[in-house]
Amino acid sequence: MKKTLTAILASTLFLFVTGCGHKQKQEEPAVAKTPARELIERLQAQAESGKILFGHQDDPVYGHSWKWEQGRSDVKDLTGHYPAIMGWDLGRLELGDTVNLDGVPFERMRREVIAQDARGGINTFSWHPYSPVDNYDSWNISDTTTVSRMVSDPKVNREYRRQLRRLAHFINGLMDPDGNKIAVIFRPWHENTGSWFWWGDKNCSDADYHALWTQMREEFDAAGVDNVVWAYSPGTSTAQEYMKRYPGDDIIDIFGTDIYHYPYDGDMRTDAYRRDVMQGLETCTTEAARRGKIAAFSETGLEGVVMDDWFTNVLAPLMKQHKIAYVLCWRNAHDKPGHHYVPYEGHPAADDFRAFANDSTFVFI
Ligand code: BMA
Repeated sequence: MKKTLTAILASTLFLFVTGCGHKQKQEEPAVAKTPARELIERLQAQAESGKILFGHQDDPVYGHSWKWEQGRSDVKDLTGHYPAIMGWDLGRLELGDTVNLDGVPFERMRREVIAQDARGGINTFSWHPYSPVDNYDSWNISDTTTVSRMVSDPKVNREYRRQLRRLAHFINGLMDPDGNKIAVIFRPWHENTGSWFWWGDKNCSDADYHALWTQMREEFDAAGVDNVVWAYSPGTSTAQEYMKRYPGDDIIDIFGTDIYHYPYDGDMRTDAYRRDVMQGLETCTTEAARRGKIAAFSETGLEGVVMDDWFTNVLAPLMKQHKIAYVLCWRNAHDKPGHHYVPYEGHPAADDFRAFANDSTFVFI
């Protein structure tokens, strides 16, 4: 499977060199060749290739029954390979903490980002921040003035911008051993069409949500960050809901969506998941194609993987119907036995996951 990724990279490079090299000798390229731009082009080629990068949150730092070991991964234990996409969460970095909200030390995260880059993989960051108004966590929605104060109350805004500079500093400092910046995907203010976060639909106005993004871009640009590919990822929604708070073509590179498979009251609700994913990814791919952007399935999973054939029979067939660059499954918590989204050795869905990883559509490294 490593060969697959190398082959894709080589053909992308070949197309680039043969397809546009000559023209570029005569004209200046229209867009500066930043690390972010290179990753955008790689992800665009990936989505076109029909092969989909497989991702897993916090994969190499802890798993269902272990934590902080080096070199281990529940995915690798089962398949012999790492996910091609590693997901990380920056929550608490804004506070100046040394570990994130799930206990992952940021220094370890930085080393793992470098290791993932060295093996040819890609890193994506989510952010479950603590509010600069009162330090409430992302899920505390009791104060619906949080976002408006963040973007317009001078004192709170100063603190928000300070938080942003901390994030920008961390991301800007991600470098390979040769001193080249490592381009990453950043996906803040996610699932905004739902109302479970303080930046969600019912908890702030469209204008204030928009200002969260524009101020973030201002601070990142001012800090000279040129290694972020920006992802927008509302939850389940129609195209109209999805686009209602779209931050704009000048801000967003990736059209993602976060959709989970939720059984309820004894009903697996697999058809509802299929319908939501078909609709969500149809929105992402259509809106992305219209603007020359990238589509991705930014978060998904069935908690506990309680269907033994979920990966080959539910996820894989859905993925094959869309031109997306990657799919990311959520984390395997080490301290909550039922909270995992990828099987582990001994799990009833382990063989099915191995079969999924052997399907040449999905890229592991
Ligand atoms: C949620 C759960 C939480 C976790 C948070 C941030 O979906 O997994 O346990 O703290 O994401 O990673």
